[in-house]
This record gives sequence, C-alpha cells and structure tokens, in this order.
Amino acid sequence: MDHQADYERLAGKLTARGIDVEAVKVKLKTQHVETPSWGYGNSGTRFQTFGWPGAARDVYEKIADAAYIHKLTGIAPTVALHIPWDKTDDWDGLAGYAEGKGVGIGAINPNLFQDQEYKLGSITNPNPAVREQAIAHMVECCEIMKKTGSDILSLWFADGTNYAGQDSISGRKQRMEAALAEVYKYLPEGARMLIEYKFFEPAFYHTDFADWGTAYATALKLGEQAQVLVDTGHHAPGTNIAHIVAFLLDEGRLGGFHLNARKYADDDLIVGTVNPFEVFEIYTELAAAGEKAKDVAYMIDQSHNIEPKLEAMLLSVLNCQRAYAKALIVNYDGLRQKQHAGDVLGGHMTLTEAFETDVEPLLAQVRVEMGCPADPMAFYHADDYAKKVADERGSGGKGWT
Ligand code: PSV
Ligand code: MN
Repeated sequence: MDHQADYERLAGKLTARGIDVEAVKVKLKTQHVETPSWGYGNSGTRFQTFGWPGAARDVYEKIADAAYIHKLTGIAPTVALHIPWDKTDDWDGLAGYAEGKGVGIGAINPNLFQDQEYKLGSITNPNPAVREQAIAHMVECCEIMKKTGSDILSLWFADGTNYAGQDSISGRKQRMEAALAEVYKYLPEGARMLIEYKFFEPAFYHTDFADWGTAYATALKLGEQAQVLVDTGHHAPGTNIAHIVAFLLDEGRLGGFHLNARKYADDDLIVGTVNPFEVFEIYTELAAAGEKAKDVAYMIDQSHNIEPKLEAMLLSVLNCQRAYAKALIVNYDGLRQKQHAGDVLGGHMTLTEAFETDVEPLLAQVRVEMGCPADPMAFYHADDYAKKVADERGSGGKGWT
C-alpha cells in the first residue's frame, strides 16, 4: 500500500488545524498497550469452550504470541501474567525467554477466585484462614514481580454476596482494608498496586469493590502506591467512563486500564468494536491530561471465545492505536477556547472533527518509521505464523486454569 501521498495530504490538513504532526508521531511511537497472556489461550463461556487451532498451550507459547503481536504493531512490548495459570518454577528462565523474544513481563494478576475456599470471598471471607490464604497468594505474586521485573500488581476480587443478610457489608469492608494494608507492605520498591472494581458478577447482591469510588477510597487509605484500575467492561450501562477517567487522572489515582468492549455486561469483546466513540472519548481525557497520564498502564483484558485469537489481539491493539491517534489530533487549545466561550457545539464539533478524520495514512507512516508493517492486519493474513502454530499446537490447548 502506498500511503505516502495520502499521509502528506493528511499532514497538511492537520497542520492547518494547528496540530504539530511530528509531536503526534512521537507520541504514537511511544504508545504502550499490554496484552494479556489469557487472551492467547483457549477460553469459553459457562456454556462451552471452543478450541482454536493454534491456541497457546502454556506460558511460553503465550509469550511467543504476544511477541508476534508486538513485532507486527511495535506498541505491545509487555504481556500480563495471571497466577497460577502462568506459574513456572523457573522465573529467571521465563523472563529471559521473554526478553529473547523482544517483550517484557507486565502486570502480575493474582487469581483470587478459582480456589474452592473462595466460595464466600477471598480477602473479605468470614473465615480468617481463607483471608490468610488470599494474602499469602498476593505476597507470592509480589515475589514473582521481583523475579520478573514487573512493577504492577493488578488486583481483582470476585468477592461479594448474593443475598441480603448473607454477611456484614461493613465487616467485609474492614476485612478488605486490613488484608490490602498487609499486602501493600510487600510491594516491590517503586511498584504499584492497582485495584480493579466491578459492579456485579460473580456476586449479584453486592460486590465488595463495586465501583471506582470504593477502589479510590481504599487506594487513598493504603498510600501512594495504590491506584485504581478501570476495566471498561465493568460498569453499568450508560456509565460515563470518560468522566471517571478524568476524575481519577486529576487526583493522580488512575493506575491503568483493562481495555475491552461490552454491549451487555462484562462481555470481554475486542476493544473498540462496540463503541469506538467511547474509546476515543477516554483517550481524549488521557491526551489532554499530558504529564498527569504518564504512568497510566494500558492493558487489554479480553477472552476470545469464538474469534481467531491472534487476529483478535492484533485488531484490539490496532483499535487502541487508532483511538489514541484520533485523540492526539484534537486541537486542545482551540477546544479550551470554545469551552471558555461557552460554545457548546463548537467544543463538541472540535472533538467529532478529530474522531471523523481518517488517520490510517498517519498510522501507516508511523508504523513504517518504526520498522513495522504499514498494514499489520494485511501482513498477518499474508504471513504463515498462524498456520504454523495451528499445525504445531492443534486446538486442544487448555486455558483458564
Ligand atoms: C474479571 O472479570 C476480570 O476483568 C479481572 O481483571 C480478571 O483478572 C480478568 O477478568 C481475568 O479473569
Ligand atoms: Mn479486568
């Protein structure tokens, strides 16, 4: 694809709009979208798991796949691990393997929802022995962070109740705070603890970390190394996620994202497929925040149940790249002027003008300058990687355990 003439035309148009195209390119080249190990293995719904030919069977294959996505995009240099799904006896060996493949180990995600003991919760469980078990697992994950060079402990709790009166909600809050204060002591120096919230599922009466306010209040109590993680699929329909992002950014407590798309609930679909404008709105808050957003971690959290996994992950990363590019070509000075003047639709149209701009020639130019394919999806379809792993691995790889 010869994108050069299109790129020059677009660059001219953006310059006329007051956009510093070279500065936009620099930002696009340093974009970082982490992919999750669990997105490369087989996963399913409670109804069925359909095997995908080529699904990664172990943590090494997951890292190899993540490295392939990074090779095609240049912006996915780390992979998140889920423990114990990705547990190994040789963390040095695994970190070395990842480095050799050109990627690093990203967030470490403890699993606090799959042991039989967690039926009534993990850190909020009425039984102190279960709470100790959950704390010990998180401490183990802090040790893994030290061994792998990870600087994010990413916490999600399935804790909650199903019936009014099942347990004391305030009692559970206090247990939750005590447990996290204990784990906080074990965080490696300079590392962060990200607290993820979700308003329902698997608990349906109340969830202990139901919303950003609960996660934020807890992070404030714990200390500076604790921040909030926004999973875009974990909100009630109609929630304005960009507002939550703006608030947490301004407070210095937005730790990171789990990016995915939802139509009904926590659907874990490919980011940007259901509501690309919402993803763009979120990215505009981040782009406008400048330095305040510099440590925000962007992680994909998806499970691909019927989609070809590599193609799904590639599309996810590219959709994040496109949304960020569109957010970067907003003229924020012009936007602020319109806002100060009370120009309601002028402000709105400044955003929509950027959203509706075709940024593909800009992305192609950036990718080529980074040594990546101008069209990673076309490269993927012409390449033999997916066929090679399908032949090698078959479709029986077990995931989610
Ligand atoms: C829970 O729905 C969640 O979003 C959490 O982030 C988990 O760690 C992840 O999915 C994978 O189970
Ligand atoms: Mn998540």
